[in-house]
Amino acid sequence: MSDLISALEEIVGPGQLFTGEAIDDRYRADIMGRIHDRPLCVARPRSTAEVAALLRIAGEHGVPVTTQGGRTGAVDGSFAAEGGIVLSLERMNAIEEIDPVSMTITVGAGLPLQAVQEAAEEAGLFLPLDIGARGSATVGGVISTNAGGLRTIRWGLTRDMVLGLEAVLADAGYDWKHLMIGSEGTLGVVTRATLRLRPKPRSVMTALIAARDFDKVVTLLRDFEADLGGQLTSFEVMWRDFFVLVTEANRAKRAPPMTAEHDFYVLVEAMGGDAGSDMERFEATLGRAFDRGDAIDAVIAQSEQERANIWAVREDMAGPMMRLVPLFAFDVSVALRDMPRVAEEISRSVCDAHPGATMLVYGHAGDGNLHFVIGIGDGSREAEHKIDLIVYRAVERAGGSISAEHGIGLAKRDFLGFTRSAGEIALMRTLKRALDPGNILNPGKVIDMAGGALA
Ligand code: LAC
Ligand code: ZN
Repeated sequence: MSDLISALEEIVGPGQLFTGEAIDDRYRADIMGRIHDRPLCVARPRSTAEVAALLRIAGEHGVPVTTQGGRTGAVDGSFAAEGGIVLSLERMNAIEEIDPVSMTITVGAGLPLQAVQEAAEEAGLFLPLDIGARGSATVGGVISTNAGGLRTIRWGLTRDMVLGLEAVLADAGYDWKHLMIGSEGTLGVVTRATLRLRPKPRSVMTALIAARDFDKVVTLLRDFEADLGGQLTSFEVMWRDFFVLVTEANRAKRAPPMTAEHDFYVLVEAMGGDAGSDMERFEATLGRAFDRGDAIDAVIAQSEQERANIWAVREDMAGPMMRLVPLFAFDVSVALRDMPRVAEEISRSVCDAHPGATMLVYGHAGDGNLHFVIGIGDGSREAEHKIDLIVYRAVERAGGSISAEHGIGLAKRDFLGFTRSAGEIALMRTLKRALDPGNILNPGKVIDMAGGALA
């Protein structure tokens, strides 16, 4: 046992491992004031690497590990049995990054919820998650319980706010639902689903707005989100070439709702509960955008027909796209702030290699999701592979993802390594083997179980 203790102490360093009487009562006290068993030791790691090392040693000795955040849980989840190790994450409490453009915050799991709320507020942003124990409950704790809290009716559970996680695993997790979601039939067959529904909106406001540059697009997004108080339902951005292609090709069918001279077009739609006041608010938001110069042209749909015409600019694209065939289509995600740069970079590389190439850019910018349509007049596999490499390398450099909403399937499988680490891919294979040992579920998709070379 002393072997184990000294090995653990070596990992966390002097003064960060406690045994016996030296264990402070707080590591055993729950919100009801009960004092739980005295664990073998309390270790206070400072980094993910230390946590990984601790878990490895614990695994070798077969000793259980219980992770502790703020110990404000209500079901005794954070206390170790006698002989177990308590892993307190209280030192892993850094605010690592706030990205005000993409509106994300990256923090250590040991940071109390309230500290996140305050950091967000200081940046002019808002973390909707709120619970009574905000002052002590940690980010790791609310994630581990998927805490709901005081504003769940509007913004959902913790799960709805977690964009990414770093985790150290001793074994696979238990949340099979979320393992199944997004696994493209490779881990199981979904035969029934219960989906969350919302009340039907009573109002719809739709506008097409032109902006001078992408910074204005970002400003429009943030203003509509904030001013409309959550009523914003669509924010579809179209780069000029996309707008020109679709509106010109469809001109015989319908007149374009706006001239094609602008660099960016945004389709904004909001839904609310009261047609009169919602439209007033929507128009006021747009009016202010004009006053500030964020919007330089706009039309608001005054009828269902006008609404359909506006949506047609974004959606009636199958026919126009036929003019570009052969074409290659992409679905990637990159941070909002990186979108114009990444699109420009890809366009330049494509056009350098293939003068006269066409590239259209559009997508769900508010979700960090862009689509590229690229035509170089050559639809061969070799040509496709070259364009794939240009796009995915740019996405990789930007720290994005090769897939946003369309999945991986077979087409992107061999590019997975561009935006997933070797460790992540190995974990996918492990999970796959555990859940589908015979490799009978949609084999060959998403991940190559034979471990073939990455492109
Ligand atoms: C779209 C599809 C391609 O957004 O995802 O148009
Ligand atoms: Zn899409």
